[in-house]
Amino acid sequence: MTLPASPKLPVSYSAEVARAKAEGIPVVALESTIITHGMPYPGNLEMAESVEAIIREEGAVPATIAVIDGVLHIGLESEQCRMLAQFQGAMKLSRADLAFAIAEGRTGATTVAATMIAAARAGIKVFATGGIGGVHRGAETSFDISADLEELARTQVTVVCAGAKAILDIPKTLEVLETKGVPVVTFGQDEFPAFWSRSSGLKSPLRLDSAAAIAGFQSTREHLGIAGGMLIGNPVPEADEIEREEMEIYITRALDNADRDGISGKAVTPYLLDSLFHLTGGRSLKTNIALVENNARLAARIAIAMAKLSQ
Ligand code: PSU
Ligand code: MN
Repeated sequence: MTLPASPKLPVSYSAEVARAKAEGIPVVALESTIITHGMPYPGNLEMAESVEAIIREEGAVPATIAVIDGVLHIGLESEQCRMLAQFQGAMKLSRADLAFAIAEGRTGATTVAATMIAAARAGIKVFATGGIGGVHRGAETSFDISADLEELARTQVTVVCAGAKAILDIPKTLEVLETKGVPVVTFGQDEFPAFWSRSSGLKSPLRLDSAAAIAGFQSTREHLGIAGGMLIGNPVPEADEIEREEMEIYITRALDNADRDGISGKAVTPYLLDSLFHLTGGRSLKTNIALVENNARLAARIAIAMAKLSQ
C-alpha cells in the first residue's frame, strides 16, 4: 500500500524515494530517533549521511523517516536531515503519538515502532537501525517494555539491527519476541548479538547466512499468510566491537545513574545512551555508528534480494 498525501494526512516523499518508487528500485527505511535522541551532534549527522551513502552504494535508496512541522516525511532531503540533527526538542514518536505529531503540526523523530508503521504504509519492506527497544532490566517492577516489540509482532517490515543493547534484559526481550511470534534471525553466527558486542551469551533462535536466504524466509512467511515483522540481528564488525565484559561495567554505572536521577518512561533509553557515551569516552558512539553502517549494508542487500524474488 502506498501513502497518498491528502489534507488529512500530509505526507512528503523525498525526490529520490519518489523516483525509486516509480522505477521499482528497492528502498530501505531508516529511523530518526537515533539521530535526535540516540547520538550527539555532529556524530549523529555523520552517521545519518554515511548510512544513506552506503545504501545507495549497494544499489538501493534510503528513506529516513521523520515528522517535520506535521508532515510525515518518507525520505529526507539533505537540508532537512541537517536541520533535524541539530533540532532541540524533537518529540520521540512511537505508535502512541506518531499521529499526534502529525495532527498537531509538530516535529518529531520516529522510533523503530513508528518507522515500521510509516514504512509499511509506504510499501517499504526493509528497515535498518542500530538497536531495537526491548524489555528493560527491572521490567518486573517498572513495566518498561518498548512498544517496538509489539510493533514487530504486528507490522510486516524486516528490521535489521545489531541485536539488543545490554542496557536491556536480553533474555526477557527474546522471550517476549517468541511469545509474539516474531522470528529472530541472526546473520552469520549462532549467538544473538548484543549491540556493542558480537556476543550476548545467548543462542539465537534462528540463523541465516545470506541476504537471499532472509528474503526467501520472509517470502515464505508471506505465502503462509503470516503477518508481522521479523528481526535480523547483525553482529557488529569485530574491529569495532567493545567486549561484553567491559561494556557491562559501564552499563551497571549508567543504570545506577538513571536510578539515582529518577529517570523513567521515554527518557530512559536516551539517558542511558548519553551516559554510556560519556563513560566510554566516546567509544560507544564510534561503535554505534559502525554497527548502523553495517546494518544499512545488509538491509540494502536484503531489499534487493526481496525485489528479485518478487519479479
Ligand atoms: N537503540 C539505540 N539507539 C536509539 C534507540 C534504540 O541504540 O536511538 C531508539 C530507537 O528509536 C528505539 C527506541 O526504537 O530508542 C526505543 O525507545 P523505548 O525504549 O523508549 O521504546
Ligand atoms: Mn520504555
